[in-house]
Amino acid sequence: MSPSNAIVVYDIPGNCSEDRVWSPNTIKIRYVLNHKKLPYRVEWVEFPDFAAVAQKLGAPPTGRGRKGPTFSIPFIYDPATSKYVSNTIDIARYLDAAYPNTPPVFPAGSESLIAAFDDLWHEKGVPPMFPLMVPFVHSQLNPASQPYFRKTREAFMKKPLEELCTPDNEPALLAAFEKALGRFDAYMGDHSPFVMGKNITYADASMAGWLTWMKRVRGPESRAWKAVESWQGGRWKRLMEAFAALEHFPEGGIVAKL
Ligand SMILES: N[C@@H](CCC(=O)N[C@@H](CS)C(=O)NCC(=O)O)C(=O)O
Repeated sequence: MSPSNAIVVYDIPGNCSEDRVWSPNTIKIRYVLNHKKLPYRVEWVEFPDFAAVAQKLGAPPTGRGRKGPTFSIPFIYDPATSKYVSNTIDIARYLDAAYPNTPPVFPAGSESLIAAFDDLWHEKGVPPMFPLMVPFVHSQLNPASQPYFRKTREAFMKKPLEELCTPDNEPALLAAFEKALGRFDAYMGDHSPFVMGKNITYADASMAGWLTWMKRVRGPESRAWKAVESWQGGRWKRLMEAFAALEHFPEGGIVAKL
């Protein structure tokens, strides 16, 4: 595939790292693309513009709200098939199907088990991260995204951002996250560094995407991230080390046109 035929990834810019990458769901897709060695380029979209950009381009909605269909990032465009694909797990499934000569992230027969694992991860592993993360995500967004993010996340969390993670409650929030990760450590048992042992699957890209979110937004040297690295015998540190070679994201990117 020539670079002019590269897949386009629609992502949200941030300022916590030089490459501007911070968004957990998009990081999963970047990991999958890098694992498959599929070239891609990036178009940046600010939070308030998601729906207009997705609708204008024809990217499928990922939900339905009171006012009609809702849209989310990431979505991709593949010039090779002229297809827009939304919803992270569906994008990964699409890439496996469209590029059968690349390493699959859903090895044959594993699709339903990986989807179930990923659901459980989103139900039990991800929510304890929200109070630890949301205020810090807000601080590193561009001003164009901050008011939208504050309004929607304060409505979701039912608290002002400033009250979510304080020096007083952070230890308890971290303890709750450690307990949640313990469940996944137990599921993985002797399998290391990945859920299925030595080969990366979508389940690993999904967990690593969320953990990379924390590492980048809180900072690799932060107390919070250092704590995660120390939990469950270093399980998550090893998982992230196994993803380090894939954590190279294309520089630059253009702003998607409204
Ligand atoms: N089910 C979607 C969820 C993705 C998602 O929630 N992305 C966030 C950004 S990280 C988003 O687009 N939120 C919509 C909004 O805040 O309006 C997926 O897995 O791709």
